[in-house]
Amino acid sequence: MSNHTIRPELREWILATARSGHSLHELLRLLKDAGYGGEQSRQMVARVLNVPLATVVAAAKGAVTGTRTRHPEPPLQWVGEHPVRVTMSTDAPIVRTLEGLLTGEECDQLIGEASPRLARALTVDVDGRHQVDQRRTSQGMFFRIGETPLVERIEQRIADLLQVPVSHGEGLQILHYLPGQEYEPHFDWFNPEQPGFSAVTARGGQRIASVVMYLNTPEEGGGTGFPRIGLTVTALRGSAVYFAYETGDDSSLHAGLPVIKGEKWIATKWLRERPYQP
Ligand SMILES: O=C(O)CCC(=O)C(=O)O
Repeated sequence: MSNHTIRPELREWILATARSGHSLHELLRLLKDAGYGGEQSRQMVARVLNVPLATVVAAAKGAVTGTRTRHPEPPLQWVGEHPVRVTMSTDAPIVRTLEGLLTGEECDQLIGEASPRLARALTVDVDGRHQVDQRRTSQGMFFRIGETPLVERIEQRIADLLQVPVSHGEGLQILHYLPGQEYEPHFDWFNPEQPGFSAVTARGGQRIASVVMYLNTPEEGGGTGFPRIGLTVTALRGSAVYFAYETGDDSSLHAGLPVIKGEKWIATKWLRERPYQP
């Protein structure tokens, strides 16, 4: 199918529907309801959204759909007694900045609990194995789910805020960056075209959202960049950036920008579409 066969109105509609947060699966269902054939719809969606056809095929089978997170809405969300301000929102990709997700004391305590256990942070290679990677030069560690009362409290807060069970979360990861250290642009979703895809998604399915919590305020640099939309989120102690994505969502490309002065501590929670067993 060539570009010429997609009417401009239909093209606009596909783009607008995807931008408004509908999953690929929902988009395909809407096209089916409107009378388009399955193969034709998959081809059109892949072409218009510029995502690999394999991803769209997987979405059509429901392989990348499951639990979705609820995106926090501005201006304020109460999580029990805990107020969280939503200070910035974008729709494509879905990003929210969250002020006051953690208290200053919680930040300090997390740093204290993590510090003795830091080691060179790893990435997941194409076969699903952990590897040392020049693109990620920070030090880090993982807590087990509910490992300490503090970790348990934070995990429950995130679960309540995003309306996704605690069991869908990977263990909280703490990262520590020094000047010059960074995490180069990457996606948090696992690529179905990589050989390790089935291994990394076997226990818990695909990742659906990330919450990066800032445990301190670096003196200079160290924000989280979303280069496809020209957005830099400032790292501010106690605040967080939440972003949600579909498999193949190119717009969710992001990076831990280099720390220029001072240091940077973050805690990251990745959420899966199903309960995750480490
Ligand atoms: O350091 C950051 O700001 C982003 C971290 C990140 O992208 C990740 O851990 O996946």
